[in-house]
Amino acid sequence: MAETENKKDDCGDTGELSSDSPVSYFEFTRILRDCAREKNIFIHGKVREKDQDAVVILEKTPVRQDTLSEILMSSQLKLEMKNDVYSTYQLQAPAHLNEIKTTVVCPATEKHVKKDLHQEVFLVEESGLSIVPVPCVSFSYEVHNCTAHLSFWIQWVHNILEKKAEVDRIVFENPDPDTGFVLLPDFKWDQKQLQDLYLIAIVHRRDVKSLRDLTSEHLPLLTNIHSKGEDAIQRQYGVPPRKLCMYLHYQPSYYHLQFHFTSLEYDAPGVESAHLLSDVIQNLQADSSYYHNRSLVFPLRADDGFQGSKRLGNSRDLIFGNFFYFINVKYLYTANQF
Ligand code: M7G
Repeated sequence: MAETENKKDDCGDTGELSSDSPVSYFEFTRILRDCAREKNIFIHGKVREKDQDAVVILEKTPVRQDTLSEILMSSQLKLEMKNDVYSTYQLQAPAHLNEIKTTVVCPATEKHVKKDLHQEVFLVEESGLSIVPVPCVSFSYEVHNCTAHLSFWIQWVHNILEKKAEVDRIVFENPDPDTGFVLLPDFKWDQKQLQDLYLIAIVHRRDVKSLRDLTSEHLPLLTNIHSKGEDAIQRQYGVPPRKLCMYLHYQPSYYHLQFHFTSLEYDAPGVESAHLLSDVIQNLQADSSYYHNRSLVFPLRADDGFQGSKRLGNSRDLIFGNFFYFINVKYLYTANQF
């Protein structure tokens, strides 16, 4: 099967007005999280008509260079203060230049709500899988990963691979069942400007869940994603490889192997879980079992299994839900100890 590429004239999609607006029937319950720096807010509520839980994410997007002259010429300015050479204003831009990116998850399960809820974060060092398991559970176990690879949670991934959703957003596809992948914009990116460019490459293989599964057997897959992914982004958006970050998360939210392609200029969330694709390739070239054997540090949210304790000490053995194996968690620190 041949590779496919969706050519677009620019990086923007023209959106149609949505006739079905879940937010107009949205009953506010609580704020899950908000961040002044990222200019977003995560809200939990109910869609009244359907009596379903929903999460709505509102986010102010960056100011686009191509709209600057229109903003400056056709907006109204309200003076706030003036002092010497300094003055601040409230600029009231025309409505079409003042959009708020809105993501709706509906119906939202408890797991969706928890994913977006602000929680205390712990850094966990997970030892390699070669350590012989000791069956012992010494404290509350409720790890999100038990369900992280179940089909309802990654249905959206299967929809993309099976062309049931986001078909017109696919930027590039290599259909090879072993080394192929689908490249498309991450739903965090509104595609209006390149400063926050964010795409994901989802592999066709369904047997590789995360970084932990990778061995040298997967090198052709990884090198294919590396070279074809960066080529496609250069062709489509004109962003050269030296301006791109390519990485995967460990642990990921969704246990189906996927890679993140972000603009180097973008302060993408999740850096503390990121493993650069080029490092992963080199590590596997040097040692096929690298990611089976080595310890991996990642942030874990309090609700994902470690409620309560601030520091749990050394060498606890846990059942960890990733693939229902035992692992040895060596150290736990609260994030603010660093
Ligand atoms: P991850 O490393 O599994 O999780 O990456 P995390 O980054 O959320 O911790 C999954 C990526 O897929 C994230 O960057 C999400 O923003 C993105 N994503 C999630 N969903 C549900 C969708 C979707 O429906 N469509 C697209 N295009 N991207 C999604």
